[in-house]
Formats: sequence, structure tokens, C-alpha cells
Amino acid sequence: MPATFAAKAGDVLLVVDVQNDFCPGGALAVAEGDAVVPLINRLAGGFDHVLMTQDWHPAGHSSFASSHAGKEPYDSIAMPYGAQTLWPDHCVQGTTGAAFRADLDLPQAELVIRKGFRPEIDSYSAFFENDHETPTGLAGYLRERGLERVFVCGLALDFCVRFSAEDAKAAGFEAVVIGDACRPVDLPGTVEATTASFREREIPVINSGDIG
Ligand code: VGL
Ligand code: ZN
Repeated sequence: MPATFAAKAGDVLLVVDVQNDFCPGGALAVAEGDAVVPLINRLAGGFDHVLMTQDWHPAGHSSFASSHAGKEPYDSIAMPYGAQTLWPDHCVQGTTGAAFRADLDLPQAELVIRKGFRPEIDSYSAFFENDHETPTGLAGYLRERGLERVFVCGLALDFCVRFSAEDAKAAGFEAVVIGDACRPVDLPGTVEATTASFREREIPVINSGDIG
């Protein structure tokens, strides 16, 4: 019997990177990325607080393979802060690819946190840059507002959703992942690593139907 998660005061729906470039036809398309949109629109109605993230890179960002001679998308390179996967150019500030999906209908969202805007460092997590020490400010925002439990959904499960949920938990919040409202990039081993990490950190993965 799956646990039922009754939404309560202090709960937040964190909608990660539901942007054109992560959906079919986009620069870093996630298979069925667009399929999460109707689910998230519906889920959001059950939450008092909806927050969003937006991947937001300057042109020539250091996470782009095109910024590194001889490198291809999905190669990995050593950055001062650790290994970094290189991506196709995506979510460039102000472009259509960086815009939220037009069918994402969340006018009630209280905060949009942009990430990945520093040229020299990538940011998967909504809480920290990929150095795992530069904060985005989200933990302070949640704390100051008395928000305690973060339900994470969106794109992509094995990168930005994963690290947002892990960092939420590490920062002392309750973290829950809504699995059917996420889709993975699915590089070799990344989904398995995500599943193992959630299990190890005791981050529950539920379905949207379990909330109510
Ligand atoms: C993401 C790769 C690069 C994500 C963002 O939103 O999961 N993945 N930038
Ligand atoms: Zn990115």
C-alpha cells in the first residue's frame, strides 16, 4: 500500500526546469518531458505554495560542450569543483528555449529561482551550485517563510530534480519526489544512481495519485 501524502500547511511544490529546451524539440530534450505538464498543472492546485526553478545560462556557459575545444555533448570534464557533464547549448538567457513551456499554467507560483547564471559554474540543484557550497538562497527563503516539506517534480529526474531533492533533505527539509511528474535525461547509469541515492537518503518517491 503506497503511503498517502496529505498536503498540509508548510508544504511546497517545487517545479524544476519545465522549459522548452528540456521538452521534445528542445536543445536538450528529455523523452516525454512535455508529459509532466498536465500532471504538474493539476498537482499545483493542491498546494498552498508553488515555487519554480529555471535553468538560465549565459551564452558560452562553461557547461556547454561548445565552450570546450574538441569536446562533445555528454563528455565529462574536470572542473575546479569536480566532474562536470558537458551539455548541448541550452536554456540560454532570454531565448525561447529557456522559456517555460507555454502550457505550464502556474500563475500562482510565488518564486522563480534561476540557476546556472554564473559563467564558470553549473547549477543542477535549486539549493546549491555544483560546487555544493555556493547557495542559491532557497533554503533561507523556505526557512524564513516557515516552509518545511518540499515536493519536487519536473525535469530532469536524474539531474536537477535529483540534486534539488537531495539538497533539500540535507538542508533539513523533508523532501518527497513525485516520480510520475518527472522524466530523466537518462545518460548511462544516471537513473540507477538516482534511485539508489534516493533510497540511501530516505527520500520517498511517490506518485501524483498518492497526494490528497
Ligand atoms: C539540467 C542538465 C543541464 C536539468 C539542467 O534541468 O536537469 N540538466 N542543465
Ligand atoms: Zn543547464
